[in-house]
Amino acid sequence: MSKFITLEGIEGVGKTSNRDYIRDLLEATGKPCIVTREPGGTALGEALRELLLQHAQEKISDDAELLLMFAARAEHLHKVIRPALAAGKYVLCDRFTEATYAYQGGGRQLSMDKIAELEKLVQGDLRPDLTIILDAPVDVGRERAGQRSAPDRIEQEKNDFFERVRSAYLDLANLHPERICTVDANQPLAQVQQQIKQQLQSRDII
Ligand code: T5A
Repeated sequence: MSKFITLEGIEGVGKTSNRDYIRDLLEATGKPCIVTREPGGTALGEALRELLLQHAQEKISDDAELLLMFAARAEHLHKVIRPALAAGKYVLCDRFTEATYAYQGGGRQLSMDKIAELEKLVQGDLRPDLTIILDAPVDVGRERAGQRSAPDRIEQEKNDFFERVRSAYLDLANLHPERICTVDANQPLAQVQQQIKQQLQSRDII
């Protein structure tokens, strides 16, 4: 039986580092799994990702940013996520709509109701079966991300933007505890992975 699992959190909290760990756990328990990401996952989505993350000559308006996230998502759902779920696969996605609530809703302070309307339009009733939010203080995530690469267009935002993003993620976890959990990512990687494993076991995913 297929499951849709997403990984979320502010910059540098370890989504990419933990993605392969989860895939390995799923595959070790006989669950075929595809790994994908947002924005991205299709040719159009990756092109939109580049437009969204590169340093633009001209400021991208907040509404255009929001719509481009959902345009990439519509393509991703149509070409990758829904077909994989229909084929009985596990889909592990690095960021999904909770990122839109956190970054465009929390960070950019766009209306959460407007995001919910777009979510309904693009996804219908489809929601991830489990969303794991890796949570760490903003300075910890930024420090880790900064060691890895130069900041992209969104990463160059100031700390208060990322505080709002983090807080919106925590609100989502409080609002939907049945499908969204948080993991303390301000721990050594092995302990973060132990917490992730416990979440997957307690929800009968592995
Ligand atoms: N976005 C996305 C929106 O605004 N709206 C949306 O709807 C969507 C879908 C995407 C950007 O787009 C925005 C959000 C983002 O700004 P991205 O590449 O997906 O960008 O996201 P990033 O957060 O930029 O990804 P990063 O690769 O920076 O962060 P990760 O994946 O969370 O962190 P990771 O695994 O690369 O780790 C960073 C460093 O920390 C180390 C790792 O080794 C690595 O060096 N590390 C640890 N060190 C110590 N202890 C631990 N526990 C560690 N875990 C990892």
